[in-house]
Amino acid sequence: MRKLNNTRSKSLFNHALELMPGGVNSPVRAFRSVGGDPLFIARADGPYMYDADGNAYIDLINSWGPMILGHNHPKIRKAVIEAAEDSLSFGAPGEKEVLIAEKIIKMVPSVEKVRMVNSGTEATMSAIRVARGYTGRKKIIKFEGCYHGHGDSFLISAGSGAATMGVPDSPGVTPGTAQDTLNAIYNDIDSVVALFEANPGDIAAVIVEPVAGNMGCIPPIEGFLEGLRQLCIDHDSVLIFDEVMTGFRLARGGAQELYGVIPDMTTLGKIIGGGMPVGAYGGKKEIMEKVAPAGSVYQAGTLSGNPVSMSAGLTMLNLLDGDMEIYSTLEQITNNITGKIESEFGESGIEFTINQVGSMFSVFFRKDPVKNFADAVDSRKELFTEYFWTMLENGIYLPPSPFESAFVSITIGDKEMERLSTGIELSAKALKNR
Ligand code: KE4
Repeated sequence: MRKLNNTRSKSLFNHALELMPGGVNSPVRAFRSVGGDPLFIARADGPYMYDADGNAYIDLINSWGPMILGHNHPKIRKAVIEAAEDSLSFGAPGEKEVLIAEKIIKMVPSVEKVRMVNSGTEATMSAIRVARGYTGRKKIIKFEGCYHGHGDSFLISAGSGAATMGVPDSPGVTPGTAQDTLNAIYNDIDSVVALFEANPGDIAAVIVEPVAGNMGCIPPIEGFLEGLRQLCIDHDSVLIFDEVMTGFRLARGGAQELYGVIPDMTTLGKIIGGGMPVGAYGGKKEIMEKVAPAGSVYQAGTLSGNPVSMSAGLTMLNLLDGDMEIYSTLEQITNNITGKIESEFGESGIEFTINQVGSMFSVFFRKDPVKNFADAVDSRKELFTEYFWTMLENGIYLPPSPFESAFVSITIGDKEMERLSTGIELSAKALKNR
């Protein structure tokens, strides 16, 4: 039996189950992959989240990425409160949308023009529609295990919550839609070449997580991104980097800056909103000019560019753009965490492998390297569950699925590292006894 003081969370969950499908508003929160009931969170501050029973947890999910500067950042909170003083939504253009667009174009190499939306899903759905409108072609190539939000075109061999729930191909997605989505194998450029050769002149776009985070963290192997870049040039297809997770996380300019491969379009979310619901898509001027009302590819949104969300996002981006040390500091903190896991799990004889890029990491319970979705699926889930719960019992909140990445915030300090070290040591002991 797990030792958690979670009475209030349990009663909230039982009530939530009567009101919402699975008692949650997003499936991966339901702990289905690791068993047990989810914790209900009451508040968060810096590196900590506090559940409904008052227990404190060091947060290694950070709202699935956005809280890179820690929770309740004073400058972001202040920006939201001040913006709210001027009311919450105008449904008309405002100065803050101009300012954040300018900031995104400055920070993200591929973005010459940008459209703000309200989620990563909206960003990716819109980006492939624009790519299809721009090229006049129907098919897209994605990768098994990559997740690009819950748009119909993406729920074919999808990662993240879809893989966690065992529904990588969701009911409700019609064959008509599914037939235009082709799946290649991540890190296998030959599987992409084969799809281009089998569908000559019909591939509108290739969409890829430049560092995969939705089958656990899986970095691109040498030459993979460059290969995709060249293939899209050769076949006049649009290369879309889905940087909803990696954007502003791995570098100011995201994975495209880190790896030096510039796509034609980029989708963004998470960090861009500073914790508020914001997404964006952008890219080359000639492509973005296709978007209504400039062009004829329709996309719209009542709350797109919402002034309160823009204030939070703009403050976040200004903080990240202004701090020359932040990404090296984030990487150092994460190295300390993964270095401790490496030594403790290594000494205990457990078969595991760690994938890390900057402040994203995943532990897979598998001896051999994890380079694609099949490798990730081949890991021992029961050991992941043991690791998850032992860490949670010791006040460390990891993503409740082996098909997710952990996200580190800059607010993890020495005190948190001590607690993390204890949790890792106890996890190594628990895993050794399995
Ligand atoms: P949202 O619609 O959830 O804002 O973004 C969809 C999305 C698009 N692209 C990538 C690369 C993503 O990682 C996501 C969303 N990520 C998941 C976590 N793996 C969100 C968490 C959830 O579904 O609750």
